[in-house]
Amino acid sequence: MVARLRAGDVRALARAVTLVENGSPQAAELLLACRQTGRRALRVGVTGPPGVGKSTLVDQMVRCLRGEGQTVGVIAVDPSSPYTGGALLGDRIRMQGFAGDAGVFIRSMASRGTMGGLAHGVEGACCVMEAAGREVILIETVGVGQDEVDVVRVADVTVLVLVPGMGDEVQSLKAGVMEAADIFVVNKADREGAERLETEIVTMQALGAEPREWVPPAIRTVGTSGEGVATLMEAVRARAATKHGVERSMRFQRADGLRLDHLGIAVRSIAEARGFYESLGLVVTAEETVEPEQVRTAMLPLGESRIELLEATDADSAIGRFVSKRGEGLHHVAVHVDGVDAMFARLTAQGVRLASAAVQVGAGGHRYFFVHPASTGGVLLEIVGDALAETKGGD
Ligand SMILES: Nc1nc2c(ncn2[C@@H]2O[C@H](COP(=O)(O)OP(=O)(O)O)[C@@H](O)[C@H]2O)c(=O)[nH]1
Ligand SMILES: [Mg+2]
Repeated sequence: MVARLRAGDVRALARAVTLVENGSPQAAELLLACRQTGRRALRVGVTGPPGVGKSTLVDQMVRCLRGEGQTVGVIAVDPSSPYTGGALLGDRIRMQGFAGDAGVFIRSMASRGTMGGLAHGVEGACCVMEAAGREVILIETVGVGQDEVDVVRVADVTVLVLVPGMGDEVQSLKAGVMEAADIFVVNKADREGAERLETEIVTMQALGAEPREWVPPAIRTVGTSGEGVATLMEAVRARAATKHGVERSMRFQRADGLRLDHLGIAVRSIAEARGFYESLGLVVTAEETVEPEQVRTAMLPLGESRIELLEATDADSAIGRFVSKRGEGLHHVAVHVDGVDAMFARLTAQGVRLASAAVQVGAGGHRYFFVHPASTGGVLLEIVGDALAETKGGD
């Protein structure tokens, strides 16, 4: 399923989100595998009392993002919506503007009935959408209950939507929501009192004496026309940059799909060695002989990665020589990356000592190269990508 998600299969995405939302037994495994893709979206929470125009704004934000070519996931949380039904008719009608656009994936989620709590379900859905390559995830939630405050923590940036003349309704918001707001939106700015509300917010922010790295701005928008939405998106990006600083930028710079692919263990005899791993509960799913390498391999999946037992078919092969010189043992560690060629170029440019002259094509069309132990702390490191056919199906 993760392979299908990675390839951008929308039906797999819908199924995966449902699995996670229902907290099915496979959900934990699926989530782990999704996290291991290393893919991460910009998660934006849009919260505020009912009727302020959150859905209208989310719709405009989607429009804005699609205009920039970004892929989007939307999670709409409605506390009044029953688990299976969904009282989000208004949202549905509006979002129908995106029907047929595979770049927009919309899911509504009820606040009651989700396994492990609402925030847990939303976080899971985010992970799945991220594995599917969604670049921005918009989470609409009503900022009134504790459940909803928890959802806010799932987001990287939280936008609190208010409208002129709300008065008491602001008081009804959970204190946590006000504090978590990174950006205040004064929506329905076409109505009287928008300027006053903006001033109130700015004044309120100025009262928080100590200097802060980010003072939440107030941005005026008109959801129905889209006015101010581009400015809002700019503020969201600016906040994401400050909030996560180094960690965030590293995440984005991190090569896509980086994860442990397998551990290659050189053994004298697969037939003799496999018994121990099978007694751990691992299962040999594939055995094959790779002629050019003069090696026989047995794969034992372990989480998202696997153990690969290697047995020489010729004493003079790399594995044969390794075993006769050093005995059985860990031969190499393999790290998966989406862009093998880019990684090869990057490491070469950095002066890393490679043990392959070029990217090789191995069994099953998988592309790989080796990094010399001199550069890795003493372990032969294999960098492996997807098979050619697989990478073509991607986004
Ligand atoms: N006048 C005006 N109406 C708006 C604006 N934004 C949204 N609305 C209307 O407000 C109502 C509630 O909007 P909706 O997006 O469903 O609010 P939500 O409950 O916060 O998601 C709808 O009738 C919208 O058309 C705006 O900027 N100005
Ligand atoms: Mg709504």
